[in-house]
Order: sequence, then C-alpha cells, then structure tokens
Amino acid sequence: MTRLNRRQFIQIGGAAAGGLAAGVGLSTKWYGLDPDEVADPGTDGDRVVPSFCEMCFWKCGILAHVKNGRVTKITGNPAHPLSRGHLCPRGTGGIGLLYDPDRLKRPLIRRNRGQMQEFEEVSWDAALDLVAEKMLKIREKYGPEAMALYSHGYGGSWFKHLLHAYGSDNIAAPSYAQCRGPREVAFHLTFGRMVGSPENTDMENSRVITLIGSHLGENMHNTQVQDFTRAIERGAGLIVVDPRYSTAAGKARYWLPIKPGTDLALLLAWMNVIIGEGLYDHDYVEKYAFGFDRLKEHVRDRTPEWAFTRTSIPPETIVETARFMAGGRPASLIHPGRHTTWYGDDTQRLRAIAILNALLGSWGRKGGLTLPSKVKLPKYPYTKYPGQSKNPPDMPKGTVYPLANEILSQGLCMASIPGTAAYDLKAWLVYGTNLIASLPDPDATRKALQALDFVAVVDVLPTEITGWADVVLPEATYLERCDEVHTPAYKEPFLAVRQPVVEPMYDSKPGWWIAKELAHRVGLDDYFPWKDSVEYAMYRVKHGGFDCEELKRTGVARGKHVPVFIDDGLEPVFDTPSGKIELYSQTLEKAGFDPMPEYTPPDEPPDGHFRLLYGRSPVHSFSRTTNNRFLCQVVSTNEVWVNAQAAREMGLRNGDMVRLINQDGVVSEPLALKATQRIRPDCVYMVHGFGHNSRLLKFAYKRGASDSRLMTRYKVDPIMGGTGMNVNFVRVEKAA
Ligand SMILES: Nc1nc2c(c(=O)[nH]1)N[C@H]1C(S)=C(S)[C@@H](COP(=O)(O)OP(=O)(O)OC[C@H]3O[C@@H](n4cnc5c(=O)[nH]c(N)nc54)[C@H](O)[C@@H]3O)O[C@H]1N2
Ligand SMILES: Nc1nc2c(c(=O)[nH]1)N[C@H]1C(S)=C(S)[C@@H](COP(=O)(O)OP(=O)(O)OC[C@H]3O[C@@H](n4cnc5c(=O)[nH]c(N)nc54)[C@H](O)[C@@H]3O)O[C@H]1N2
Ligand code: SF4
Ligand SMILES: [Mo]
Repeated sequence: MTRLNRRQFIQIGGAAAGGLAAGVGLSTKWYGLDPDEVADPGTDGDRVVPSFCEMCFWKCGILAHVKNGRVTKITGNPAHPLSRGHLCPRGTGGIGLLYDPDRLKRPLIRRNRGQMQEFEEVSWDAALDLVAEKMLKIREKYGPEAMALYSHGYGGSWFKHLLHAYGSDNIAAPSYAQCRGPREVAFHLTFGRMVGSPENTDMENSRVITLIGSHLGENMHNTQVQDFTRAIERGAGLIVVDPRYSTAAGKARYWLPIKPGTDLALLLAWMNVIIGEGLYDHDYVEKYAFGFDRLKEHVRDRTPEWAFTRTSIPPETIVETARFMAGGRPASLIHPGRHTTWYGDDTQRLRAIAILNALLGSWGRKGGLTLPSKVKLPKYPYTKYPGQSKNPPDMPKGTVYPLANEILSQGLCMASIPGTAAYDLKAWLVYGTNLIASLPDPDATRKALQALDFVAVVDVLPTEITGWADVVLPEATYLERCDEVHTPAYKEPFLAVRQPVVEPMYDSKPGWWIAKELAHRVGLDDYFPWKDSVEYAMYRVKHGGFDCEELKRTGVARGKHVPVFIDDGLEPVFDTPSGKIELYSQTLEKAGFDPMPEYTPPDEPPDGHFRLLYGRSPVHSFSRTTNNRFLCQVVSTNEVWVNAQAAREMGLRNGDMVRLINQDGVVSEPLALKATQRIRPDCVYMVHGFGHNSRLLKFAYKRGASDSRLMTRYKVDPIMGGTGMNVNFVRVEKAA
C-alpha cells in the first residue's frame, strides 16, 4: 500500500497552497480573546491529548498538542482508522474555532421577542430554569411531542436522550432530508442495508471509480479522499459525471459534463449496454439478485441514443464508459454519493446507482462496497423511554412518506406553522444546526420560528439560528468536552473516545452537562444517573471489555477483525422481501411507486436563467467554519462560476461583482464572478456556507453570498420526503 505524504493529500483538495498553509500551522497571528499572539502556534505541545474531530461529521482521530494550557497544533492520530495520521485542512483548523473571539461565551435570554438579537447575558441557573419551565408548560398544555429537537453533530446524543426521556421522538437533522436520505432508502430497498457514515466504499482497492456528482477533493471527508488518492496513484480509472469540471474531474479518464438533473437517463443507458453486451457479473446476479429479467426488459429501449437526447452525453461515450466500468468489475464502484437530494427523483436515481453496482457485482466485494461491522458496546442501563403516542407530524396533511427511515427536518419545520400538519409543534430545541442556512425555503423556516412558543438553541457560535432563540446555551467546543463513544460500522471495527483537551473557555459548558441539568429540572434525573460523560463513556468501554486507561492514552482501540467481503468468506444477508438484491423492488411496488427506476425529465429554466448548483469548499464545512480566521486565511469568500462564453454574452468579465436573482425574485448578496470553461453554459455554481447575515460573526458577516437564500424552491421526493434543492434558477446581474 502506498503511503500518502501530506502534500499529495492536500493537493487533491485543489487547495494546494492554502491547504498546506493551514496544514503546517502557518498562521502567524492568533485570534484568541486576548490581543497577544499566542506563543509557538503550530509547534509541538508538552502534552498531547487524543480525541476526535468535530469540524465536520466524519470524526477523524486527532492528537491535540497543548502548551501552557493552550492548544497549539492538531494533527491526525496515526492509530485512528479514519485519519491514519492525516487530517483535512478543516481538522487542522479546529484551533480557529476554539479561539474564535466571537464564540458564544455566556447564556443569553432574549428580551423582547420579535426584535432580533436583543439579548441579555444571564447565569446558567436563570437560563436553564427558563428552558425547564417552558418544557414543563409545553408538555402539560400540548403534550411532550409538541417539542421537537433538531440535532446535528456528535454532541447531540445527550439532547436526543433528553427528548426521548421527556416523551418526544420528534427529532430530525438536515443531514437526512437535505442530504443522505435518498441514498439510505435506495440502498436499503436494494440491498437491505444502508450505506451509512463513513460510507462502506472500498475505493482504495477499486480498479474503476465512477463519481456521479460526489466532488471528492472538494468534499474533503478525510478517509474518502485518502482512499480516492491512493486509488488514483495505483492507476485506477476514473469516470466523473458532473456538469462542472470538479477537482475530481481533473483526475479523471472520462469527464461527462452531463445536463443537470438527467443522471438517471445515463444510468439506465449504462445498464442497457452492460446487460445488452453481457458485461454484467452473471454468476453474482444469478446467485444474489431478484428481478433481473424484468430489469433487462425495463432498460431494453433505454439506449445510449435515447440517453443522448436527455443528457447530452454522446452515445459512443456512454458505450465506451459502460465497457470501461464493466472491465473493472467487481472492483468497479459507482460511488453512492452523500449529498443526494438534488431534483426530487433522488431515491430513484440512487436506486439506479445501487442496481448498477449490483450488475457489476461490487456489493460486498473488494474495490466495491464493503459489508462493514462495528464494535458492539453495551448500552448504559437506562430507564425505558415513555415512547410517543402520536406519529411524527413531519408530513404535510394528506401526504405520507412510508419509506422514510428517519424524521424529515423540513416536515417538522412545516408542522410548526399552525394548521399545516396533523398537530402543531410548539417549541424547538436546536443543537448544532444552523437551520436558517441548512433548510430550503428560509422564509418558511422564519415563519415557523415566529409561530413557535419557545426556541432554545445550543451552539458554539452566534450563527443565524441563535438570533431566533429565546434562550441561547453556549456549548463548550469539541476540544473542551467528552461525548458519546464512537463505534461506527467500518471495514476495520474500532472505537474512539472524545476527551477534553483543555478546560471550557468563558462560561461555556459541555452538552452532557446542559442536558443533565435540564433533565434534573424537569424531573428526569433517573435518565442521567452518571456523574459526568467520562463516567458514562467509560462504563460502556469497560463493559465492552476494553481497557479504559489504555483507551484514554491512545484515543482509539480496534475491535476483532471480521471478514467484510464475500471473497473472504462472508455470507451476505439481504434484508429485503425476497432475501435477495432487489433489482426489482417489491417494497416500492407495494407502496405504489415504480419498482424499477424510471426517468423523469427535470424542469427547464425560464428564459435567461441558469440552474443554480452548489457544493463544498475544501477548507470549509457548511456555514459553520466561515467565521474561522484560521481557515479564512485560505478561503475567505465564495464566488460564482459562470461559463466563460455565457458570461461574455452577458457582457460580464472574470472578477466582476454580480448578484444572483432567483426565479422568485430573491436577490443574493454581491459576489465575484468566476468566468470559466470548467462549467456548462446552462448552470452556475457556488460554494455553500458564506453570506452570513449575523452581525455577531464579525469576520464572516457579509462575506460572499448565501446559496440558501436563493433556495426558495425545492422538490419533494415522493418516496421518502427528501427535499431536492438543485431546482432553483438564477439570473446573473452586475452588482451596482
Ligand atoms: N470540505 C468539505 N467537505 C465536506 C463537507 C463540507 O462542508 N466541506 N460536507 C460533507 C457533507 S455533509 C456532504 S453531504 C458532502 C457533500 O459532497 P458530495 O456528496 O460530493 O456532494 P454532491 O452534491 O454530490 O456534489 C456536488 C457536485 O455535484 C455536481 N452536480 C450538481 N448537479 C448535478 C447533476 O445534476 N448531476 C451531476 N452528475 N452532478 C451534479 C456539482 O457540480 C458539484 O461538483 O460533503 C462532505 N464533505
Ligand atoms: N443551501 C444549502 N443547504 C444545505 C446544504 C447546502 O449545500 N446548501 N447542505 C445540506 C447538507 S449536505 C447538510 S449535511 C446540512 C448541514 O447542515 P447543518 O448541520 O445545519 O450545518 P451548519 O450550517 O454548518 O450548522 C452547524 C451549526 O452547528 C454549530 N456548531 C458547530 N460545532 C458545534 C458544537 O460542537 N456544538 C454545538 N452545539 N453547535 C456546534 C455551528 O455554529 C452552526 O450553527 O445542510 C444541508 N443544507
Ligand atoms: S474530514 Fe476533516 S473536518 Fe471532518 S472530521 Fe476529518 S479532519 Fe475533521
Ligand atoms: Mo451532508
């Protein structure tokens, strides 16, 4: 196995210079509360604490260096399977969050509801008493399910536990309905198992990798990028389907600049060629798959010529790439993607991706998708939850998404606007999610927030959502607290602990403490019997048969190795109605949906409009890091990619400041135009996370533009209720 050096790893991120700067701690200034520069940034500390990262949701193992009580450097833990000694730039930049001068420092209570950001600093007792009082009142008046929890991030576990104990199961995150949802449902329908996080891909052993969107290298999920880089170094062939010449496309053998929203047509045509030319894995399909003959019939007329008129990809390219991907099987992976809510037909597109993987025989095979296992730790012996008597109100009246396997964040939002759902939600507890930036239709979110009786927000920064809270509870950052033990399903089962590296700064408190204090005040002490989160975590570790002291020293421990590939003797189990891989889905048929994916054309833009596409900056996570001075030394704003020819036709030049105006007349903040041949002329592209309008984010305020504001429209996936957000159109106008 080739080892990556840090340079190669960061280069793939397309942020070579900048990433490197962050990587080696080249930050000359510190942005701590005190005006002095901190000594020796980027140097070794005299104490190193292993923990795991929370700069995004991947949870890489870190080693945090501490000198004179300050964190000086964060590096990848070589013993941790998800980091293997390397971090992405955001992980290294965690110090910029810890020492962000704009952090929430003390609990806040809003005086004068309706008037933005008139907050008063209060004691923890005052803040917690108020939240508890509201929780008791809401439960008494409307029932516990009238309180919902939005939670994203690993520290949310304490609040999920609190809410279940309180009697509400109305818990959602935008990482389902606005992200992974369609993928998880589609793979579950097909293979009886979800993809999960980390994704069960085995890219490091792939011979051919096909990316549909999935802009790895800009999407910086560490292990994925490492595996991807290794595969490329080993000479794996790459097919990238993207209307934009992404960083990954730059490494590809084939770049297919597809017309946005038409991927399903391409996927069906690939099946047509692979089945028609007999290139699929006959033995595998015969042994494990259900419905092959019907699929064969289904794609018979989905020819490359048929697909060409939809996708604009030439028929000969479709044939050539189909042969190329089949040539690599079973080590040929069609990547399931992660952010999959695009056009509202997403579950069907992801079904097509799953089916194609099945035809290539890649599910459960080396270089394809693994069948991972996890370390099973015993649960902490808690009192049983009361259970919610009413169904979640996450669907508009009369609509049901029976195949959704989590609660829909947009649905809970709608149910907070009185009279739209089976019953009204009255209060939100929001943990670690900036709903103003992450839910589509921000007007609806604001409407819901205005209608609620009570909103409490647990956060680390004064992001937009905190401006809507009645009570703001300042959490200690991930470098200052211990959370739940991490035991994901992975090809090498392991467990990892998050440990406090330094004491919480200011008057911030760890989430476990906040949740436990709230529980105490609402009479739920029984559910929080442990002294602190360390005692809780170590109970689980010890009863799982692991050495607590050793784990505290190393941060990570390995579980027993078990085979994760069919070729290594694993007998796959498919938890589907047929007990097989369902090329033809009986579950979809029963629920009244197309049992095999059917192409539906996307809506066309109005005249003079481009389709708005969005993605990731390699050095930022969503809206959460754009105030991080450390990371902003590398990228401090966003720009809009416009095809060079299209820009010229509008009389616009590279670097011009422009505004985007969407189909509903919503105007963006000004941002710079990037005129480039690296994007099709029918769409524009921008990075998500900029354009903050919270003044308290002193650095990020008004830098760049927000894609979220322009997402006034979304399309709901009829199968699982995901909200496709690639359905907005914009005009581009020169800013005054
Ligand atoms: N640095 C960084 N990395 C991250 C994150 C982050 O915030 N920052 N977030 C993480 C999370 S939670 C997620 S979900 C992932 C998201 O990352 P991905 O799952 O990779 O997101 P996608 O939406 O698949 O990819 C966006 C790409 O899709 C292309 N695209 C848009 N429309 C179409 C289309 O119709 N067809 C095709 N074929 N391509 C299209 C865009 O041009 C863009 O290049 O990233 C993860 N990694
Ligand atoms: N317009 C648009 N919308 C999107 C996306 C997009 O690309 N464009 N992407 C979608 C995807 S793929 C996803 S996964 C979601 C992500 O959506 P979110 O999870 O809502 O992501 P962020 O906007 O970064 O909000 C994170 C919030 O958590 C806070 N936070 C950070 N660390 C901590 C901590 O340790 N404790 C606490 N209590 N709070 C913390 C941050 O300050 C911030 O307020 O958004 C989805 N929505
Ligand atoms: S991918 Fe980067 S930001 Fe995410 S957990 Fe790993 S190091 Fe941290
Ligand atoms: Mo996501």
